[in-house]
Amino acid sequence: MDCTPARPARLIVLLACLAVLGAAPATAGADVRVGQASDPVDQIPDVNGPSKTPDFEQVRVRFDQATGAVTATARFYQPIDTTSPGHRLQVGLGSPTIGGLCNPGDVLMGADVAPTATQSTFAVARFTGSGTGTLAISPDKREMTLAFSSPTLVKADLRCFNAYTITYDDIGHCGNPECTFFSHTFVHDTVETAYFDGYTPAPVVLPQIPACRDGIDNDHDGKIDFDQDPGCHGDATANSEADPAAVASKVALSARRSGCGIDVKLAVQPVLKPADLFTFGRVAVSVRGVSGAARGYAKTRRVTLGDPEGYRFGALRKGRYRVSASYAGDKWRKASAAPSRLVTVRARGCRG
Ligand SMILES: [Ca+2]
Ligand SMILES: [Ca+2]
Ligand SMILES: [Ca+2]
Repeated sequence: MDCTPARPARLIVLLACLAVLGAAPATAGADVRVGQASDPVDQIPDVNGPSKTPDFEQVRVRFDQATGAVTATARFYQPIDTTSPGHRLQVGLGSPTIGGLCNPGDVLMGADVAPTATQSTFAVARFTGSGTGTLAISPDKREMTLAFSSPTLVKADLRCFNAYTITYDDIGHCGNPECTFFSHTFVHDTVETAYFDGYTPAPVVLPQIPACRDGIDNDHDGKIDFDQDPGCHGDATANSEADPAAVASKVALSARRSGCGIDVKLAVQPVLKPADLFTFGRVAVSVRGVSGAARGYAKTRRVTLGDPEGYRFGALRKGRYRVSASYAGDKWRKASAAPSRLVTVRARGCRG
């Protein structure tokens, strides 16, 4: 369109030109994604002398979703040896729609770098098609830029990229010990996967497994998880196996005469749960004669809680007895005080 104002319809032509200039560009609404990645200096062993492998320093990629154009610039630590054939630079581009995020080679564009080439054939793997792109090498020979566009890349949801270069020596070496054939020695350098700006996936947060359900002896006491370690208090969702400090204990004691004997009932508090992990030790129960024919009688038993045997002191003589009980404590409970009860045995038939 000729936008030079023409006399007859100057205003209309001018408006038309403004309309063209103001029209939405082809890229409206589409992404231009950029990203870059750095790569450290490599120490590449080369048994055949100084390596001629281009060593990546940086890769910068720009992807225009609207046009399907990719421009990738690789910068190397050393000038690219363009006198040696066999360099090949490839840039992988990744899309989550074609099998995982940024699998190397999801979309691959690459170029064989011939010494004098300014153009090269680009292959776009997995996407249909190939075409001609451009290859440019910077004046200092440390940067190589590949540019390529394809209709198949239009609107592709590319999110990441990586790069590798392959080179091989131009002499070739014996391919087997007998040297019946020659082969080239391939060496390469890679740049790890990097994401376009704004497309870095959220870090994967692994679900936290509570310490009391993780199968690990977290506090190194030989007991594992909620059903073994008292520190869990029987709670599989608890996050610590640390054992609790010992708490105060208390003995509840009752003693009453029964015939010529004394029946003792006792309990120790607290009961901690789960009870099978916070077990009790034994309780010392003492019966001592304090008056009458009971004098001189003294007996102490260490009884297990809940054991009905051992709670009856029988065949006692007539007299007064002091019954006391104390708990010596355990790993979970401190020692108790020793409450006592006085009981008189005077039933007919009991020995005097
Ligand atoms: Ca554990
Ligand atoms: Ca433990
Ligand atoms: Ca523990």
